[in-house]
Amino acid sequence: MTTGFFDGIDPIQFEGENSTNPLAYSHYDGDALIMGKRMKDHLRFAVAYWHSFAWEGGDPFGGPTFVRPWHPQDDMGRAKMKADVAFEMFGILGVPFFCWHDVDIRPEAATFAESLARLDEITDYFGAKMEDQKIDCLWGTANMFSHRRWMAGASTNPDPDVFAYAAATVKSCMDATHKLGGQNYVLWGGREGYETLLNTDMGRELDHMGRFLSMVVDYKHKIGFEGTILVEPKPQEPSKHQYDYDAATCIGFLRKYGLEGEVKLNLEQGHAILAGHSFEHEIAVAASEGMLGSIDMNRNDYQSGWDTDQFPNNVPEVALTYYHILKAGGLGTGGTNFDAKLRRQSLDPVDLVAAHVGAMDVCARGLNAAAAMLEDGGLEEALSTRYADWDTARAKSMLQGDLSTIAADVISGKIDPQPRSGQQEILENYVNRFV
Ligand code: XUL
Ligand code: CO
Repeated sequence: MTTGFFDGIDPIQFEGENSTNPLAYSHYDGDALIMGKRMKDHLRFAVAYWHSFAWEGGDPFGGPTFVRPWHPQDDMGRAKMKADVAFEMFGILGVPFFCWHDVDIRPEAATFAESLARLDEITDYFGAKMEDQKIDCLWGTANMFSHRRWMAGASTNPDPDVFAYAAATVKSCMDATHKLGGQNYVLWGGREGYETLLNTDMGRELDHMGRFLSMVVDYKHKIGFEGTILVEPKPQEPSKHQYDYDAATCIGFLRKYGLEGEVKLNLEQGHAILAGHSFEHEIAVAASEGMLGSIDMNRNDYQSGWDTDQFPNNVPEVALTYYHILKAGGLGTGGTNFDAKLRRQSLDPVDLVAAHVGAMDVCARGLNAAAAMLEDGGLEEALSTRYADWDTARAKSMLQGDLSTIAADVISGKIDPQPRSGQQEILENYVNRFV
């Protein structure tokens, strides 16, 4: 028996490039082999429960625009109805994963203990559906940014009681993720930062955040959770400044607190843009340190300057994203989560399905282009040619030398560098052949 919410929408099929059916995949063919691996195993798509089923269409200037049968979201019966609809959509799309926050899946109760019991009840309900439909949890996380108790931070709160509440909250969400067989656990610190330095002891807050993350890692080992712990960088929004600013900042933080071997990064395209980076920059930074974990594949609007969380629709950008992911050896336990919301005028159930279909197709096109580029090898060849002189014995010995011996060779005239073209336009034209 179905909920009827998606009446008239059949499971989405792959119909190939010439299909004009808006509810078919033209490029996403999960079983197609790409570089020896199935497309679905490269991409590992996940639906974000919060934007697709919990967000009601509000923005900073206006309230809800969506009217759903599971509203208002303050009742466990309706939370289960929401789950029924969500799992129906996972089935329609044929996605292997979903991601969630505690507040998306169960309404908060009057006490922590009661909220915990609700989390247990709803995850039992999810567990049965997951088993039945063969759907897995890519990651779970705690929402420690919406409720007013978090307004001055979670682990970085000046009030130790809030730190304690954060510890209990994360513990409960890690337990729930473990119970659902989740493959990762994410921490995004939307309020772990500050509004003004006038009231903020930044050094102390960073130490508390480092200690908190160490406790998370210890707890992971204690319960035998085999997934990956991920932190998600974002420079600002909702805080004026967030401590997990970007990939490089997070890596420095993890090294400072000795967590670099334990924690990886969940990178989001829109957050990269807010930090003034391209998405491939963030992926390349994480990959170069072996810390690429997972991705949130949602873009921002380049004109509006804030985190608009839109479904991806730019093939060249997505192609470069997967190019760097493939070069790094893939996503491991991570995946491609659509942390994306509909526009608030997109009211119909079919809008929600079509948004995911389009996004999955764009990612598939990007992945195909990335694999074709790698298989052709043009960029790798250009790269090895550009750095070839570093393979010579003379260059290698220079790295073992010191400034005065190197300087002597320059002063004697033995070394006289000749500038060479970086060939940027040629390389850009090369990429355009594939996208
Ligand atoms: C917010 C954001 C979050 C995290 C999970 O910008 O990206 O949805 O992905 O808390
Ligand atoms: Co995100």
